[in-house]
Amino acid sequence: MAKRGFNIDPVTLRSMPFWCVGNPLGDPFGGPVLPKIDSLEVAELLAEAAGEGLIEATSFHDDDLVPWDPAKPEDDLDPKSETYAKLRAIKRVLDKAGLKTNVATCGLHGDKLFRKGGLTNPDPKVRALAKKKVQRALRIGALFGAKHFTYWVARDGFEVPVNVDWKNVYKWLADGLNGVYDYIRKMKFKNYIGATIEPKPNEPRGHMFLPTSGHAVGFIYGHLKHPEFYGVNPELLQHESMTLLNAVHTVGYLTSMKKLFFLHFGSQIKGQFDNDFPPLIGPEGLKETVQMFWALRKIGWKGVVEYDCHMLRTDGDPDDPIGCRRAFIRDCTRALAMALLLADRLMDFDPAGMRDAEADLTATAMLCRLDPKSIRSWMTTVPGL
Ligand code: XLS
Ligand code: MG
Repeated sequence: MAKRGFNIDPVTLRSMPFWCVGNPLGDPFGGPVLPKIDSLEVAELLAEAAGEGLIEATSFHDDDLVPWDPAKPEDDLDPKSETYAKLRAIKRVLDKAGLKTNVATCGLHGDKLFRKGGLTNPDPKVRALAKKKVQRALRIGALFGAKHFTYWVARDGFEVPVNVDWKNVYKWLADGLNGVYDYIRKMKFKNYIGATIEPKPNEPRGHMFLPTSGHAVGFIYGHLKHPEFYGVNPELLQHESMTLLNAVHTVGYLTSMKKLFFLHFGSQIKGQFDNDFPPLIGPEGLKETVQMFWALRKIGWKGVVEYDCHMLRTDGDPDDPIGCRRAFIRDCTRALAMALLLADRLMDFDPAGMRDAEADLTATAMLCRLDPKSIRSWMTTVPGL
């Protein structure tokens, strides 16, 4: 039973979402590598990981748990519906394992109805449908005791700027997100401690309406009626690295604004499409990841780290779709442990009086546990210099 928090600074809980474990590993050039598995099977895998002390929490989109039928927007409330029974079956598995729910989010990207956007869709009927779907996701989140509701920009974006109603588009978005707050209050849901915006620069749209954490914070203060309720969950390294931003900078800024509600965590090659590599996997980002945790500890931030990634397509094993998913969960938790241990090596680092290059090399030597004597002996051919 995963009863205790993780509590290794700065991480209070580790969350592994349904969509990461369930991901069948399709990409634009090839179909899924893994067979789809049922949400109850994903719940079982998560419960097993909790039993092994690897995770303490999970998260989901409404669609990760139960299918959505636009003709039945309130099926979750009907005790005779399959949705009602399935949600409760999943909840029993999570509860038994002691797994908490960090995020409930609404899938506004999968269904072709939302191909031109969800909350910012130019068609008022589709916007209304998106709001109904968000309300259903909020009710499902309440059933699971979710701590946050997350809005990630999904298909709210554009390819053709001259075909966007710029006068209204951010008003529609504000209307949708103010609606989240109002619905939580109206329904008297007590589980939500806040809601978050998850920015992303592009993908699936050419440009998204809230591309970076800076845009998200500005939007919260400029447009939302209850800015105190809203924060940001940046996805680091992925989303901000896609536009060549730096994770240490992002957490420094968001904590200074008191808007870092939790982290989405994985790895990324800078400037590329959303790689969603598991943490520390891939050719770059080790220093940035470690320095991000170092900065969070220096700042004194504590909170949830939620993996948001999927196993490498090359690691998907169609003959062992459960086994490779187990390995993926272990890889993520191993990488986080490694990143935290490496950040710990930097905690006594004091750059006072150092030049920039000197500070960076000294920190890197500490990170790699290279002792100054060995470095010197391989540096110069003149002994004792
Ligand atoms: C996609 C996002 C998405 C959100 C949850 O790039 O990371 O997975 O985190 O909807
Ligand atoms: Mg994410």
